[in-house]
Amino acid sequence: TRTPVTVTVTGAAGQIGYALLFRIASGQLLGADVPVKLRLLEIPQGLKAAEGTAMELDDCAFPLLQGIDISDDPNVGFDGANVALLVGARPRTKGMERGDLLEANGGIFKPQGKAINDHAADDIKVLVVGNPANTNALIAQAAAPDVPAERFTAMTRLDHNRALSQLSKKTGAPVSEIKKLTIWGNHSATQYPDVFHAEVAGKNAAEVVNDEQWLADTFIPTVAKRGAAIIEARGASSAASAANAAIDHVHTWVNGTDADNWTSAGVVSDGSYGVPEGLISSFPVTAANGKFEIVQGLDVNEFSRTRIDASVKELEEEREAVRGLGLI
Ligand code: NAX
Repeated sequence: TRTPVTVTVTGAAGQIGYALLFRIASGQLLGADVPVKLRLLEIPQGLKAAEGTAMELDDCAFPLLQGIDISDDPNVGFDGANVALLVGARPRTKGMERGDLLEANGGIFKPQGKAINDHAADDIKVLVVGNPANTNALIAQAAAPDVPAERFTAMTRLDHNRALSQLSKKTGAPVSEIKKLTIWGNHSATQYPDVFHAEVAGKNAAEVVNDEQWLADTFIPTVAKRGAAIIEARGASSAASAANAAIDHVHTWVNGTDADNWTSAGVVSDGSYGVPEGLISSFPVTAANGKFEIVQGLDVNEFSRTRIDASVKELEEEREAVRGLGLI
């Protein structure tokens, strides 16, 4: 029998946490033959609700679930963690400036990064979901100097999946026939969903669509503003789709991408495509042997260049801001 994998979920009592934990425990994160131990990290006010969720997890009698620990101490929550899903974050409230938001989240992600550094397993893989995800990941990574930088990633898989779905609707091709889409940059309204290297049933997606105005005026804003549209329709932000994307991200990281495809993830830049080194930016990535690799050598046309640059500029500004606050 395989040794269990320890998965830590922060913000476990929140709405994404609720959509995520049952899927992890059922085997969808790591595989149907991999036992899991869950560690739920919450703030004190969230502990009681996390205990309720743990009771429900017990009541599912998942064969793979080998234990649940709940804590409000990051040093306990990340102890022995092989996978950490950092979901809990400080949301932007009315009147809050971006600097305030970055500072409030620095107060969460810096100590969590330190706790990961000191207590997680050597093979720790971190996915940051809580917003601003890219910069929160950078803060956590900077606080974990003993962990290889590439183990810290930020989630743009939901954006990727949204783009797949929109392109599927437009072209009539099933999502399974759409490959090599890319989300570039920040998980924010400046993100750039790129179809120029994508394929629809084996043909170039931009040629199949053949409508640059639709790309500029409909596709890109629909993907980039989908989060706001969900809030408007549902009265609450994306939860099950966000949890699904987190499952996809980690599953791909661990199990790899297909030979004829790639996906999108916020990973540490090595300077590729003019993205300054060290920024955690979304790129086209493949995965193999438990590692993401940035897809190299793609041509970037003028349409794409301006949009990638704009999103990367925002990431640089966020990095400057958290540097100024002493968070990295
Ligand atoms: P909720 O407000 O429902 O839940 C957040 C939970 O985190 C709460 O239970 C809270 O007590 C807990 N928490 C806060 N600070 C914590 C800390 N220091 N340690 C542990 N737990 C802590 O939010 P939810 O809808 O679950 O969303 C969570 C985060 O995901 C938000 O930051 C949200 O903006 C972000 N999202 C990111 C997405 C992405 O694609 N990267 C998409 C979905 C989502 O909007």
